Amino acid sequence: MANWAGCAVRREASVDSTNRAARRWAAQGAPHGAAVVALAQTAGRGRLGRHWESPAGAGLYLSLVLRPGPQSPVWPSLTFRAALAAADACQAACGLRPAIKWPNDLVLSGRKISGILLEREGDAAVCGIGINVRQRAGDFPPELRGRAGSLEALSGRSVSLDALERALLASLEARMDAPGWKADYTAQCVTLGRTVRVLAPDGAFDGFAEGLDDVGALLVRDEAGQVRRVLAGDVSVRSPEGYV
Ligand code: BT5
Repeated sequence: MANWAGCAVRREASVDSTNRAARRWAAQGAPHGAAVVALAQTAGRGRLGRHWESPAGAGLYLSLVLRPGPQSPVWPSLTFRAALAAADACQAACGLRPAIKWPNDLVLSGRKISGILLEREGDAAVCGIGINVRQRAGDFPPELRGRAGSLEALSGRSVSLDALERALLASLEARMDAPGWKADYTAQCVTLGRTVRVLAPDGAFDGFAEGLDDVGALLVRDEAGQVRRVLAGDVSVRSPEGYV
């Protein structure tokens, strides 16, 4: 059971984006642990202005307001802690543990089942998590078919949205309050120890993902043997089918 995570919850049948709603609330003083949960999003968002498919009742769409304090050392690790928490909740709900693709994707059987969007609002952070729960393969738009999946379709178990939400709030609280994140994240991150293609804002390059530094930047040895620190951008992992 969570103590502070979900201390206040706003439930919506439909919102533009739970992250936007939580940012509006944070700007008006929402406390640490306030959460917005919606059954559907009309403009669910990914990183870099991308879209998050959010059909009604098919997934969990939750955003948590965090106020770690301006000097807290926890800031750079919020996304990584949230990814671990989402993986914990998925495992509790369906029995399968997703892998983490750096920095913020959860993957089961090679399909993306969850994403995390961390945003700042004044001195608060808003941590948005989307988890696909009920979609069948054909429910996804054509460009996501074969790349996206849901907990029920991949586990064959029925998953309660309420139970998943409770598990997620409890795991978010535990992961945010934990002394560390790096050892667990490193153990679960499929990007590490692999050949990757980095699509960085300043161009693409191939390399070997050797590890993470203390703020979670990906350390990639490029083909010239130089280790490059990747802070943002997209990283695809080399698999037998190419880069995915
Ligand atoms: C993410 O972005 O993965 C972050 C997604 C965060 C969504 C949550 S839902 C609650 C809260 N409120 C919001 O408005 N957002 C957060 P990114 O790494 O940029 O990935 C986005 C890409 O994932 C898209 O461009 C698609 O290719 C793919 N995608 C979109 N919807 C998907 C879905 N439902 N399942 C799997 N992949 C999806």
